Amino acid sequence: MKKYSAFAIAREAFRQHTGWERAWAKSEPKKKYDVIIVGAGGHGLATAYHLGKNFGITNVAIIEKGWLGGGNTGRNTTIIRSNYLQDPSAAIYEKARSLYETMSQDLNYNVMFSPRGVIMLAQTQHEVRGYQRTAHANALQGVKTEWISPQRVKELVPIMNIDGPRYPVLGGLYQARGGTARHDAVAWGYARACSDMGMDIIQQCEVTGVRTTAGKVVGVDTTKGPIDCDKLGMVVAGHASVLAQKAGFRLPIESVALQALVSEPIKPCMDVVVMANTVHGYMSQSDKGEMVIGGGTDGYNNYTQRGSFHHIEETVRALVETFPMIARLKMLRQWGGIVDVTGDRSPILSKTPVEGIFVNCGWGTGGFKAIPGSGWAMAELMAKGHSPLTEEFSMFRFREVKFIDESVAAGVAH
Ligand code: FAD
Ligand code: PYC
Repeated sequence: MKKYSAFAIAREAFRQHTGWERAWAKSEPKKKYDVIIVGAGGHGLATAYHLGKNFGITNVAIIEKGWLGGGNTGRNTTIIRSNYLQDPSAAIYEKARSLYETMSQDLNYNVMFSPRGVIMLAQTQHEVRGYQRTAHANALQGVKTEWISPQRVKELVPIMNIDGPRYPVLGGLYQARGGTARHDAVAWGYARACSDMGMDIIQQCEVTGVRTTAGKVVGVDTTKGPIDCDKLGMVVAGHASVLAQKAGFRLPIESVALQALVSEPIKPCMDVVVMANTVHGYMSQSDKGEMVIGGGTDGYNNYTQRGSFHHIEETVRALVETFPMIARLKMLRQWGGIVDVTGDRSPILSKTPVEGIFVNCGWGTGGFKAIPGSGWAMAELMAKGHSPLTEEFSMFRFREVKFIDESVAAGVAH
């Protein structure tokens, strides 16, 4: 694969851009692979990438029913932070955040990581206590966050009304090295690197069945025919419980729609990401100038990738209190994704009751930020059978009542 560089751009400019190669190969399934990953979202692709990079396992197929990155990875609002409360969460989210710092160089693909800072606003006394507690926990975990005053919030975000009538801003949990990245680029960068290692990315191919013999996985049935494998990684977010059912086990996952919207582009006015979890909305400004806005999940399980209309109204109404200027913006687009929510708002990275099947899901409304750390840890789990980063995130923790409660850090109401 040719390296992307300033020199390559200049060279191609001189020959009408005729020399670029396909970023990843178009593959058809082989009869058998060492590892099949179902789901070419960020987590599936990152898992495959680290299987190859960290463990030399490259006889891998990544099977995707739609197009790569077309699930939640290409639909999210791209907020990256690691300000979680519990130690196992801080470990995996901070590993991910730190991998984002060098991802563009590691993948030789510009993922536009922008550590512009993330503020989670406290607008009730309950939130003040919750976020101050998280700031203390983060200090002990080595995660750099700080509790900031309302005046500091105003300095960082001048367009904010901190004296709102219902919910004045009482302070915030600030992570200066949190931020955003370009979501599709993350998927595309991993896909290119996986393809370069010889892995097959098979799009437009749905896994319709899982074949097992004597309690061990032997392959999958797909819309392009049966494919055998020694190990199977299920990394399908909102469809995790559907796929698990095909393999004969149940997952404690609820699938719900989460939606987002963007405004028309405007001049730069906010260079920090703000989450306002009481009034319930979050907002950042994209590099194109659009205000990227999101709200909560639908209150019922479903598989539609759009979400119900009243959420848009509720989210925008809530944000207008804190950012009065957005009342005058036109909204351009709205979309949704199906997120996979667990009872304790923490993910599942786990072996399963079927030997050789591993599951990575339950990232719910907050898995974009975790992609590189999750891929790193899931690859280790699949290659070695255990990983220090996944130990507490077993699917069996629910029957053992070993919850990892992250309902405050999850940020998004669900
Ligand atoms: P996906 O990207 O959904 O990939 C799973 C893939 O599996 C899909 O492409 C799907 O087509 C495929 N698949 C499913 N079933 C099959 C099958 N049977 N056969 C083959 N392929 C199959 N997280 C953050 O950290 N920050 C945010 O700001 C943020 N905002 C969000 C906003 C919205 C509106 C949404 C919807 C989510 C948001 N998230 C956010 C959550 C984040 O997007 C997800 O946690 C993350 O993208 C999940 O990645 P994934 O790779 O697990 O899933
Ligand atoms: O997890 O930070 C997050 C998030 C923001 C919006 C949706 N999820």
